[in-house]
Amino acid sequence: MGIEVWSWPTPNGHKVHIALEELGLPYTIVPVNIGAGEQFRPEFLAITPNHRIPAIVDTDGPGGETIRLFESGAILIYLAEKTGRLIPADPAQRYACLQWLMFQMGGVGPMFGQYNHFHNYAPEKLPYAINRYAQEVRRLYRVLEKRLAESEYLAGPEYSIADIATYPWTRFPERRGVDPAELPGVRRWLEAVGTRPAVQRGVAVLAERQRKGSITDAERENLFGSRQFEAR
Ligand SMILES: N[C@@H](CCC(=O)N[C@@H](CS)C(=O)NCC(=O)O)C(=O)O
Repeated sequence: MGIEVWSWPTPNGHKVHIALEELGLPYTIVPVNIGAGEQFRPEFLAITPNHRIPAIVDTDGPGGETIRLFESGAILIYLAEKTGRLIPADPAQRYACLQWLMFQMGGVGPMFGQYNHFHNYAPEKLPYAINRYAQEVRRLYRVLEKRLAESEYLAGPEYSIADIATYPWTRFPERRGVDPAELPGVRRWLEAVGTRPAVQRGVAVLAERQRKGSITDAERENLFGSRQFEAR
C-alpha cells in the first residue's frame, strides 16, 4: 500500500507529492477537497487536529510502527530521513537545508498565503493588508534571490527538501505582482527545479481536481467562514 497521502493540489500538497516522486516511494493519494469541507471529516481530524492538508500515514514508520504526520515541513524531513536522501549529509549543509526549509515554512508559505487571501479572496479590498503582504512577498523573493545568485540550490550545491518546499510557492512570481526580470537567480533555479521529471509529475498529482473559475459561496464558507473556527 505504501504511504497514504491525504492531500489536495495546492502548494503545500505539491511539496509532498514532489518528494515522493523524487524518492520513488510508493504512495496512494486520499483526496481531501478543502473547498468542499472534507478537511473537517472525522477520519481526517484523526490524523491532523489542524484540519489542513497535507498529512500522511505510513504503516512502516519508525520501529515498524504506523506513523501519522501533518505539517508539510515535518513530512519532508521524515521522508528525507527515512531514505537518507534529499537532505545533505554534510552537517553545515544539512543545517543550511533546515534553515531554508524553516524560512519557507515560517516566511514564504504564510506571507504568500496572506497575499493570496487579501489580494484574491477577501470580500473587502483592504489596501493596507494588500500592500503589506505584497511588500513581504517582494522582500522574501529578494532574500531568495540573494541566496540563489550565489548558490546553485538553497542548501548549497545539492538539491534538497528546501528546494522542494519552496518551489511550489515561488514558481509564478508574476502572479504575485513580482516581475521575474528582477530575479535572475530565482529564475535560473525555477528552471532547474521545474524541469526535473519528478517535479513535473508531483505538481500534476490531482491537477484535474484543481478549482477553475472563481470561488463559490460554499467554498468561501468552508475555507474562510465560520466552519473554520468551530471548536473541534
Ligand atoms: N503549515 C501547514 C499549512 C497547511 C495548509 O495551510 N494547507 C492548506 C492548503 S495549502 C489547507 O489545507 N487549507 C484548508 C483550510 O484552510 O481549511 C503545512 O505546511 O502543512
